Amino acid sequence: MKAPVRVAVTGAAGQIGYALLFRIAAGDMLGPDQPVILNLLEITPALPALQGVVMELNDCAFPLLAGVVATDDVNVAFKDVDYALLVGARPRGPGMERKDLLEANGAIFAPQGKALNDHAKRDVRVLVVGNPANTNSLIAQQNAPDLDPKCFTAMVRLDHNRALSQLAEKTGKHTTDIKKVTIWGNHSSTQYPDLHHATVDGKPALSLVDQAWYEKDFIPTVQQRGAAIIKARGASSAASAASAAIDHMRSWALGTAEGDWVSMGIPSDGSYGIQPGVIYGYPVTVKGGKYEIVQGLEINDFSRARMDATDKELREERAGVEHLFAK
Ligand code: NAX
Repeated sequence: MKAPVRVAVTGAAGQIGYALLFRIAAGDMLGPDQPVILNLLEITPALPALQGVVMELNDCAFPLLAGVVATDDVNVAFKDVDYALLVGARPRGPGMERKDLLEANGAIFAPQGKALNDHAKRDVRVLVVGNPANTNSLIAQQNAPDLDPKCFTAMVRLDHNRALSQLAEKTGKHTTDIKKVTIWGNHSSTQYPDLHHATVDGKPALSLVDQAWYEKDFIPTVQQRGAAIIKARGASSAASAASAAIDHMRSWALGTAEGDWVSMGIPSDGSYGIQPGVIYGYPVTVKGGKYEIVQGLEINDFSRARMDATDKELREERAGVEHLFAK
């Protein structure tokens, strides 16, 4: 058995937290031979509820759970962490402008970035789930000058999984028959789910579906799936979001399958004409714990326009939070 690793989860008493913690403790994220210590962060009023979650975690008697820390102090929560899943965020309230939302989240993610900078392991892997995820990740990154910028990522894996599921349903195949789907850009309705390089059972996906379905049905369905879940369930995606967070971290820690890739929101580096400065969804492969952008994909005009539109939105979000960056 390996030595335990420390995994921080913020917003741990929330609905995604409730779907996430038990799967991490069961070994779904880091494997059946990796014990974990959970460092759980909540705001002070949610500590009693968090205590209930801790009681349940203990009552599961998970063989891999080596300890639980529950706190409302960000400096305690991020002490020596190897992984950090930043789930807690400020939701958009009635009448709240985007500017107010970015500001409220800045007040959460700037101090969290600083605390990671000061207390986390130097190779910490950070995944931001709390929305607006890409820009929250950027705020945290820009407040952690001593950490490698590549430690900070954002979740577009739920969108990736939604794309797999839509395409599987349309083609009558299983999601495991599908390879090389990409979510480019922002985890928002401007995201671009790209099937130009995807295959189903080895055949080009776009040879199996018509362009009208791809453009008018598939893309908007994936982009709007979050809203459709809220309408149906009366609450936002939780179990599927938790499952995608597990997938994202597992791919990052344990690697991607040969002949396939996954989508991760990562710091842009100029690849595919997306200039540095934002956290952008890219196709990536992972080996030895390091992710790399898949290079050399052909980008046609259809894709270019959509990739640029979602980039533009991310740069507008960035402009709204730059004053929160550490000098
Ligand atoms: P909940 O409101 O159920 O839970 C959020 C929890 O975070 C609450 O318990 C709250 O007390 C806590 N919290 C708030 N501020 C905090 C802080 N500063 N430190 C620690 N904890 C804090 O929301 P839930 O449904 O769990 O969703 C969490 C976030 O995920 C939301 O921002 C949501 O928009 C986002 N999502 C992101 C997705 C993605 O694909 N990137 C998809 C699902 C989800 O909508």
